[in-house]
Amino acid sequence: VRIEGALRNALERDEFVLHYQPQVDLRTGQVVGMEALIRWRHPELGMVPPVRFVGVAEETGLIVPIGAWVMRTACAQTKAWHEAGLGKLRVAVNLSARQFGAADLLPSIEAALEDSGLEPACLELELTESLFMSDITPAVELLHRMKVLGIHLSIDDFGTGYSSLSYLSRFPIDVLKIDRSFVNDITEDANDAAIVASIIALAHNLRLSVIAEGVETAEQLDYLRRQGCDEIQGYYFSRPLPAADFEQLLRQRR
Ligand code: G
Ligand code: G
Ligand code: MN
Ligand code: NA
Repeated sequence: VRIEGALRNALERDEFVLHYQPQVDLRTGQVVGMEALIRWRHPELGMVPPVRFVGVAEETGLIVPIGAWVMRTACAQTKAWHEAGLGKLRVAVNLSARQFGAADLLPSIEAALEDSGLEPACLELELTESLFMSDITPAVELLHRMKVLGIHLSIDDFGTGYSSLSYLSRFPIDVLKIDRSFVNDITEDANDAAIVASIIALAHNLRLSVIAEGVETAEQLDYLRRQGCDEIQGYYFSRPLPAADFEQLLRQRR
């Protein structure tokens, strides 16, 4: 209850910030993009982690205006980094299933792109498999309209849901994000290593690109590289960073 009340005021009080975690191309070693991750700085509760408020925001519907803020902020920040000459970065934004129920999802994406001037190809929306097994499974048509805009679609936490794989051929997906629970044990658990190798092969056979999340060690990175994984994201390279620190990381690498 306390969280819910405070959450209602958080947007107008400007208490949210985005952190950005780099995504690195394994062939070039370049930072090619970042995932935007919301953080809530409450004046009394301090930093409230997403696990404590994203669920509440979904249940109350507050995720819709909050999600629109995330989209606008991520697009504007990415465009600013483009203009600062820091590379043609792409930004990935998480979407909750609940946001698909809202009539204004597509208009709010279009507005964020238009207001920021960000090229649509530099915006990626992360969907979870749960979306494809819920009542509000978006019409194939809605995802196709997003594709027509030119944005990219990825499946987050891939492999952790219970859905069938049939959606991979029915929906216009561009990227699979291998869940960190599989990546975590690839150097110790032969089954997880086999699963990760298979997901990479599956993605490539479907002409999708594949990114491994939660990469924490050089050994994991080596394995992923040998299997032909396209990109990595994880603490090995960097934690999610406030915008100023992310920008500094970009500048140091150029
Ligand atoms: O960054 P962190 O590991 O604390 O994120 C925890 C969870 O919160 C992740 O599952 C992530 O997908 C979710 N999350 C982070 N930012 C957003 C956001 O902007 N929108 C939605 N819907 N979920 C988010
Ligand atoms: O569910 P989603 O994939 O959107 O959430 C990403 C979450 O994973 C964020 O909360 C982020 O902080 C976290 N994360 C990112 N890299 C690592 C990592 O290398 N190890 C662990 N344990 N968590 C990570
Ligand atoms: Mn994500
Ligand atoms: Na994930």
